[in-house]
Amino acid sequence: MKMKHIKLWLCIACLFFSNTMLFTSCSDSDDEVMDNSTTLRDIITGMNYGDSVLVVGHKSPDCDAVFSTIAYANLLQRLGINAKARVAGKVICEPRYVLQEAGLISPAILDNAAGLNMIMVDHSEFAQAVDSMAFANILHVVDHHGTGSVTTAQPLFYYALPIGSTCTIVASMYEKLGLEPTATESRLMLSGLMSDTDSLTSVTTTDTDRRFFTWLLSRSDISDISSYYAAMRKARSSFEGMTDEEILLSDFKEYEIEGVRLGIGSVFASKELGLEELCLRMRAAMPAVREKRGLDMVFMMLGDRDANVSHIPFCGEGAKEVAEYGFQSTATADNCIISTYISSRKAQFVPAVTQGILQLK
Ligand SMILES: [Mn+2]
Repeated sequence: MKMKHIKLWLCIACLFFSNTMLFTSCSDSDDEVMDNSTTLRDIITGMNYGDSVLVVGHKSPDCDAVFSTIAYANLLQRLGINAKARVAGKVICEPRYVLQEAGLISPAILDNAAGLNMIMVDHSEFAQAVDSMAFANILHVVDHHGTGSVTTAQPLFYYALPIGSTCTIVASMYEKLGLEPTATESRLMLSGLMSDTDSLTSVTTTDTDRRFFTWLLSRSDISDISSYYAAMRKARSSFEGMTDEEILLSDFKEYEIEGVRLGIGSVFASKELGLEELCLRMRAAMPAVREKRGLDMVFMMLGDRDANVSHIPFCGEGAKEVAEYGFQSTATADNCIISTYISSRKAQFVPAVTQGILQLK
């Protein structure tokens, strides 16, 4: 396992350093500078995609997953590859709002990937992927998370960067390849970038995200970005007509850490659904979800950004110890950790829970 990761990162490092070196060593020659963007193009177009390849993000599709999928499929089409966008589940809440505003309909749902040519974006965990992804022919992974459980028999194009959103990565590929995104593509990627970084405020935000925010905004047709983002946030926590279980699963990711199967859901409090009530309702819905999904533990990351508070209810054997150690805090009598606001599942929540699980062993 360790070896796999070392190899992977070496490949990624080589790809980037070879580009950088071409730039620095050959900047006096136009032809060779051009080689820099053609290298990436040649690598991508040089692979065998069969008749077609499907691009898909993770289950519980969020803005970053859906819009990096669409933007990346479009990018590949412009390179002459028959790529089609798919989603790993029904598109609801925030990404549905963004699609509506853009006048688009959702890509089709893919529920089984067995035997298909696939490109995974915004995830690298089989536990978060379309069913039977382990039996697909995975050609690319484009992601901004740590390396997950995905392994492939064939060589693959693995493009991972430690930045705020997969949409930022895809936008940077447009730029690198000299492709100009349309106003709609720019709007979609901008929406994914803002959603994942909470409009450039999350701890995962980098200077690269800030640069591409401006780059995409100037190409999009959004006139008032702050009211647009306010409407996105509102849509994110508008759960009208949804059951508590559907709310719990609206942004839910599964992991396997040290043999422990766990799920982490994230929901924001709103004026309509305050933190206290949200916590009460989610806690009641958690045991059934844990049971149905065959998970050992379930945690929820319930956030009220304006009040700078997060509530972390949990269930499952050992979950209390994991949460208390991970978040260095004592749980309340009704199985909840109260913490200062946590903005990132990836950068803050998962590392804390991982520490807790390691401690448990
Ligand atoms: Mn993402």
